[in-house]
Parts: sequence; structure tokens; C-alpha cells
Amino acid sequence: MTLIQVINPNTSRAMTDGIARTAREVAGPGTKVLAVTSPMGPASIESHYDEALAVPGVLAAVRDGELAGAAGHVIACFGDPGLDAAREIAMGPVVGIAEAAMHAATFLGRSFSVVTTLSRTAGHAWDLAGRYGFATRCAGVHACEIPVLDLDSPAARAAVGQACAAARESDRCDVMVLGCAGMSGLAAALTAELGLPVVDGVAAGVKIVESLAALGLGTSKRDEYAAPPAKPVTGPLSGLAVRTG
Ligand code: 5HY
Repeated sequence: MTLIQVINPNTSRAMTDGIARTAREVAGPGTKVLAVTSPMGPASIESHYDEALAVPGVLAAVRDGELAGAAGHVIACFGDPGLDAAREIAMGPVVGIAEAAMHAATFLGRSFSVVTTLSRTAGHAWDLAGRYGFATRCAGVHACEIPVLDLDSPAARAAVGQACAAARESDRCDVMVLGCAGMSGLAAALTAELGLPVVDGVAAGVKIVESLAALGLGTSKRDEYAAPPAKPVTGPLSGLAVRTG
């Protein structure tokens, strides 16, 4: 059995349950999904401030998942919080759901659009598209203006569908990317409804980490993603200090 850890970087357990459902639906028979809620940080991540506060919890979860024998990790928040730092402390692959969804989308069409929650997060989604090399493949980022923790209702689902349909028309994109882990259960229905592939990053992230682990590939420890130097950490984050040996 290959153990893949899926981390919800916010501290809302109900959201972890939805993420876990999606992850287990797509995981292969040889994969065990360890779905965890961040042990500290904000209830949802909707700003740069939230994201900064969420990173220590992601790192604690990666550290604990490594000790539990995880072969790889999925960071299940569309801002991909703490991705580079997580790679420094993980041996296996670590993939963020924005990264996973955007990569998958580029295999399926020339252009993709992202439907996110609040408009204030659109800039970060554009930044990530640029970071991953997809600035010219991203046709647009659109907000449905539903807060993360309000996504689980029929009205919210309808609003996400409407935002996707509007993005499809305005951007003339080939593929739609769902811009929040809280939307992960909607991909199949929206794919049928919209008549184009709708990619959910939680599902894509699990399959990408599963594939890399099956290929025997892990995070490069050669240089940038080598273990960070050991040093004392003072204050409330002292438990996250990297120690020698
Ligand atoms: C997410 N926030 O996937 C992001 C989505 C967003 O708590 N989980 C969160 O709205 O940027």
C-alpha cells in the first residue's frame, strides 16, 4: 500500500471530509489516503494574511506525514501555501492543487480558465499561473464571490456553475479549473453540464502524486529542496525547528 497524505491547510474539518471523499474516489486500489486537517491556523484561506498564517500548520502536517510513512503529499488549498518549504522537508513528491489542476488542464486544451471564490484571490491565482509557466495558457480568473466555508449549499453550487458558464463564454477557454478545494465534489457534474473538461485540483493532485510515487520519483534533494539548515526557532513556532541528525 502507498500512503498519500492529503492536507487541508485550513482548520475546518467539514472541508477536510469533502476533500477526503474526492481523494478516496480517485485513488487507485494500491493507495491509502491519509486526509488531515491542519493542526493550526485560520478556518479558511481567503487572503495573503490567511495564507501566511496557514503555512506553519501545513509544514507540521508534512513533518508528521513523513513520520507516518507518507510516500507523498497533496497541499489541498488553491493558493498552494507552503509548497516550496514543504518540499524541503519531504522525501516524496509534494504537489499543490493549483499546480496539479493547471498542469492537468494544459494536457486537455490550449487554454484554461479558473473559477475561484472571492475576487481578492484572483491575483494570487494569476501569480501561480505565471509561476508554473502557464501565463499564456490561462485565459481568465473569475470569482463566484462565495466565501470558502459557504460553498457547501445548493445555491453556492449553482453560483459556481454560473460563474463557470460565464467564464466559458467570455474567455472561450477549452478547460475549466476549479479554484478551491471546497469545490472538489463539483467537477464531474460541471463537466457534463458545461460541455468541457472541468479539472479539480484535489483529484488531479492525488493522481499526480500517486503516479510520481509509483514511478519511484521523489523531491530532488540535490540543492534548493535539500533539507533546510538546522537552527533554533524561538517563539510559538519553536516546535517546527529543524534539528540536526
Ligand atoms: C482553498 N481557500 O482551496 C482556498 C481557495 C480560495 O481555505 N481552501 C481555502 O478561496 O482561495
